Amino acid sequence: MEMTFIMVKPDGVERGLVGNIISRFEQKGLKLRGARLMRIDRSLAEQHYGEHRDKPFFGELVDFITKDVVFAMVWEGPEAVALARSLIGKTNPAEAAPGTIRGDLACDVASNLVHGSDSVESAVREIELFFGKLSTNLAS
Ligand code: RTP
Ligand code: MG
Repeated sequence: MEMTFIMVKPDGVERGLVGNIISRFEQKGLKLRGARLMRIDRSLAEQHYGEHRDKPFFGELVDFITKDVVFAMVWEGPEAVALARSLIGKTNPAEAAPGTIRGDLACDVASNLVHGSDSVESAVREIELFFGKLSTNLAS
């Protein structure tokens, strides 16, 4: 079994889409192992999105993800990382297929509702980053 880190971004919480997004993961058959409503500080945001540090949109991305609360989750299942990325859809909602979260519910690349780990290694790193010691206590 594999675990992945999923986060409803501030736009998704603000728009009341947490339940809709959770439902899609549940309906797919993934299991919810941890969840946390939290505010991200700049340090955590910069670590989480560290791979994008040199990109032109980095400042805007950190501002966006820290502006209000997020809903952080851990989901488990066979190939959970790839399954979750396919449910989420492409980064740019204009390219995301209908039926995906971004394809159905978003229209702007900066406010694309949800984050999903892009590899098993990223998932391990991000779960530790957001759930810390709690990650050893995730429901099993
Ligand atoms: P995420 O990490 O949030 O799950 O998104 P992702 O893997 O689909 O995309 P990634 O390349 O990791 O980019 C992270 C987030 O940065 C914003 N972005 N803005 N203005 C732009 O051209 C641009 N490109 C990326 C998006 O909000 C993206 O989700
Ligand atoms: Mg990414």
